[in-house]
Amino acid sequence: ELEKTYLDFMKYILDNGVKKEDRTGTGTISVFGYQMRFDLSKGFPLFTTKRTSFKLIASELLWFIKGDTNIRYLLQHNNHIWDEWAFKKWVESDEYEGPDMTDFGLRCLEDEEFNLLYKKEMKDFCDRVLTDDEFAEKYGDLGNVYGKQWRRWTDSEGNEIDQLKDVIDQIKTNPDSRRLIVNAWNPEDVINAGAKGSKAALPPCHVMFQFYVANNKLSCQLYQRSGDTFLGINYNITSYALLLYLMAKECNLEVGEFVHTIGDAHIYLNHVEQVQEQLSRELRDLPTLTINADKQSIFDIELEDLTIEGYNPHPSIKAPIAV
Ligand code: DHF
Ligand code: TMP
Repeated sequence: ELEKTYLDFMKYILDNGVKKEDRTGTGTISVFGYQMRFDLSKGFPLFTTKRTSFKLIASELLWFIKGDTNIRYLLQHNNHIWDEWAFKKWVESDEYEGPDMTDFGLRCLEDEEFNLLYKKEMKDFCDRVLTDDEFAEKYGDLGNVYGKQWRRWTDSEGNEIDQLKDVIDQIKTNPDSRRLIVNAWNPEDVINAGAKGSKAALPPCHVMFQFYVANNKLSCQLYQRSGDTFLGINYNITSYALLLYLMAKECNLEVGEFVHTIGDAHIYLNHVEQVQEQLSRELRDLPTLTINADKQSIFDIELEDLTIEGYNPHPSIKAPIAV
């Protein structure tokens, strides 16, 4: 039933969306404004109609929670979901002297020869981020993205604000508060984001989330400004469901609902066939998530503390990501 909510959403976009050009030059079918509710007492939303790696989602979330913004940690966990955005910064820098990588995202779809060249440059880049400290510090870092804003937001006097820790303290001491918010959208950092010399590689897509406590249950609502429905939103749902489990444990509460609210929800034109394939598949039972009972604090959780059981999905469905 949780998964059907997501599949209905994709179907809704196909049926009601309008054609809309976008920053990446790919083209989309898009709707504006949609809300999904996931009652987490009914299961853990790691979807079964397409195999999805829990490890990638969990290591990305733990990376945010650590306050880390450097892809080195992700690479150490064999997680390559952020490579393109660090790579972009590198190939646009003055220090890069390799073959021209302008518009690599679109070009590697059209030109097999270029694709091979790109793959090699990307592999060299990842190896260098893993092994060369100085290089990693400069080019592995995505700038002021989620980890920074959640844990080390810098105020006008240069002091750091730990929004995640503060919201946990508030949930524990003042659960009726209507101000239980973590905000990743920092207007100063968002100006020119992604452009050369900018402070963030990509402006946050999952912009702001709010907690709510009632009947001893913790709920969370996310506002996502922009969502890649086939590749991104499913990750975002699983990620925030995991965050909610970890927060509930930390605060000694039961898990309630995850509410997902989105602005521009789109299906890229080169994902339509894949979406139709996914919609044709039959739902299977959702898996269960277990968290190491010895660890109470969200800040102590490591990948090994999280176990998914009973996950028996349909095969993965590949699709190109728009950069
Ligand atoms: N840009 C776009 N256009 N869409 C996104 O979803 C997106 N997500 C970002 C950064 N920029 C983005 C961060 N999250 C993948 C999933 C989530 C994600 C980044 C990438 C992804 O490529 N998933 C594939 C392959 C994963 C793998 O095995 O490496 C998938 O099939 O799930
Ligand atoms: P935009 O900044 O032009 O909106 O492009 C960002 C793209 O990445 C857009 O397709 C949404 C997608 N995205 C997600 O769906 N989820 C995410 O978590 C991230 C980081 C990006």
